[in-house]
Amino acid sequence: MRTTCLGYNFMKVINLKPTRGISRENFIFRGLLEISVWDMGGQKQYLERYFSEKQRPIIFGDVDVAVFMVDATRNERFVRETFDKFLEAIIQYTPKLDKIYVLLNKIDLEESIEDDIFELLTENLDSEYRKKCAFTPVSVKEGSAQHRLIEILDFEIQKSTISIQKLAGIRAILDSLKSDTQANYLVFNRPDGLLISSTFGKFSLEPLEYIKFEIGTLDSNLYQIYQKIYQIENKTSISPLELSLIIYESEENYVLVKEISDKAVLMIITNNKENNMLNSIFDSFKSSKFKKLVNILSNTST
Ligand SMILES: Nc1nc2c(ncn2[C@@H]2O[C@H](COP(=O)(O)OP(=O)(O)OP(=O)(O)O)[C@@H](O)[C@H]2O)c(=O)[nH]1
Ligand SMILES: [Mg+2]
Repeated sequence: MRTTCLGYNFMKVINLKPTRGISRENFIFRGLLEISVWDMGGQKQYLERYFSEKQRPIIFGDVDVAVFMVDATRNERFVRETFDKFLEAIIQYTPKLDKIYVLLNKIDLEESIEDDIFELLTENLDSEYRKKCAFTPVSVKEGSAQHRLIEILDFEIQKSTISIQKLAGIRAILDSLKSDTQANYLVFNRPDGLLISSTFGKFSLEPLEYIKFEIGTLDSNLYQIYQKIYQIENKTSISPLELSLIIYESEENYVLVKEISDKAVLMIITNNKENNMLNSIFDSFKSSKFKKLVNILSNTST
């Protein structure tokens, strides 16, 4: 989840300690979908508790997305027993779920036996249960696990009225900014680096994933120079430099990257380099619709 929703790379999560019991963490996926993850540690000593009379209804009730993630290198009876208990509990307490996602992880490893694990999990499985399960071989290391999770969560976005409304609001403002300035707009969610919306047609999932926006590497050097210049001019109070806008230039156009909140980054691509092009964009930053955009993108609680 951290690699999917916070854009962490595999190296950053490689040394995660085994999850002790249930760990809860909230994320905002694609800037649109608030998710509360209950990550249940898979070590034997915790499993008993999850399926106990007392905890079952709390853990398995009212679930929106269920993912069973299994190590595809370990063919053990115990895994199947756990899977059976998991299915039984989740279907009992959240019967509305259409799909239960099963990820067979670590297929990057030589010793991965995902076909055997698939056999292990599906052999003599109740046909009603089988129909509900969607099995996917994945690797967190290679990124396919993240892509699968993105697919699953995008499907949830489409079911979420709040997300769809928010998306429609953002899209309408971007289109309106486009007609004011003759430039194209893309908004990215900072934590996961995923596209939220753009003026390039449909909410696209594929090509623009995992863009890291870390404006600010030049920041401290520039600030020192800026500070010195101000001292020379005898100005006493200097506000901190906000490196929140970068302008790139090509032969035909400008590309502007602007941080619009701690959660979102806007990318603007102009169609040409006519004289008033940048001015009209700078003016638009002061407009009420731009403020509305910033507001929608900053305000995550609904
Ligand atoms: N090669 C490889 N190793 C992986 C992959 N995903 C996870 N690992 C490694 O597997 C080990 C266990 O990963 P965790 O994410 O802690 O597994 P977990 O299922 O959360 O374990 P519990 O918290 O005990 O339930 C770690 O050392 C990871 O680095 C993968 O796709 N490929
Ligand atoms: Mg864990």
